[in-house]
Amino acid sequence: MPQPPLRVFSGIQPTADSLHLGNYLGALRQWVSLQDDYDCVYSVVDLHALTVGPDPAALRQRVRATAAQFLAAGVDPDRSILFVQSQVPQHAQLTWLLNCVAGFGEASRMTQFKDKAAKLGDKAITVGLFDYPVLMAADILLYDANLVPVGEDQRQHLELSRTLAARLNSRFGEGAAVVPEPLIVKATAKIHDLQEPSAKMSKTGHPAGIIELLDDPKTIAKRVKAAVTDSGSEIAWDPANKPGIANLLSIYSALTGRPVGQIVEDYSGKLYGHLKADLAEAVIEALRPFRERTALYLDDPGQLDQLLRTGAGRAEALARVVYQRIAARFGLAQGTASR
Ligand code: ATP
Ligand code: LTN
Repeated sequence: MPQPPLRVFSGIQPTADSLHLGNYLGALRQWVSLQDDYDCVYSVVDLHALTVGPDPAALRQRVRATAAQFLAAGVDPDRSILFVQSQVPQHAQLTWLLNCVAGFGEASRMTQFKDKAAKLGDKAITVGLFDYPVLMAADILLYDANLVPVGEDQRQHLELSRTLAARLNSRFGEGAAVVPEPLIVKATAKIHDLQEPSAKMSKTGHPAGIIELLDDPKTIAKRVKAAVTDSGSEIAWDPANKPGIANLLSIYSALTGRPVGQIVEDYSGKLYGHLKADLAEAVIEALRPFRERTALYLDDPGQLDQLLRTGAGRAEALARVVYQRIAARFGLAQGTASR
């Protein structure tokens, strides 16, 4: 008997007007190719973005901008389900159930929470920020996802999702939840900040350290040329001692498909400046069509909203069944007043 295709789920937060090269190479690019072999569900996770208290008008705009970029990258709404998290109420509902099986200590150990909390200070930390990884687990379990393509920074959150799924199965019996596997592509799992190569490139990082997917060619060239390089002048693959150059080589290799070793050979005897000039050109050319396609989707917000509503309807049809299955295992009464 042929098996049904495995299910993939992933999400990106609408926390900026533009995604960056880390989001693209670490996650979004994999999302697109996975569509050929898997049953994919992709979400603009706006409930997650609420954890940093965004301005409502900015959030509304960024939800559309993020969805437009998914589409521009090649997420195909006919083959995959593309939707906005808050339009499917079961995400919040399942989060509550998982809150009641997740350990307080377990959630307290999440390094991303600890880092963000340290930056925000005691007064600004919300319960939502603390609960962020449980909401992420709900996203994944709600679709019985088998595979979750993300960057390296999400590994610990994924591990928590796996733990919670396994706990449902041991508490309520097998079949309560599917235990998901992370899909982290090693070569692009962590794209580094151009100004601070020890940190990951992040939407909330220093602007000069980021290449945004919607940046114009001039800005891209400026950012690449100003990237921090390392002492010495030899172009070599040495992530421990030359993290700045290693980052540029990783990006170049990921965009051109040429192995790092071959690039290093090509640039033997050349200067950092040569590599930067060619890399800037490669990034500009890779992103030009992407920027144009994003603008087309954003030109027609009515159509984009309609496409997202259709996606939410398809997502909810799946989520309702799984939510009811899990809620029943907890012993909750079935049905709602309206149905
Ligand atoms: P923020 O800075 O707002 O926390 P972010 O830039 O980390 O955001 P997310 O929405 O949290 O972006 O991440 C979306 C996806 O991009 C996730 O799969 C994440 O692992 C991946 N990702 C983010 N930054 C990088 C990076 N520098 N390298 C590789 N993958 C990344
Ligand atoms: N926390 C993730 C975004 C996210 C996610 C998900 C990723 C929310 N829910 C479910 C994969 C699966 C991040 O990248 N910051």
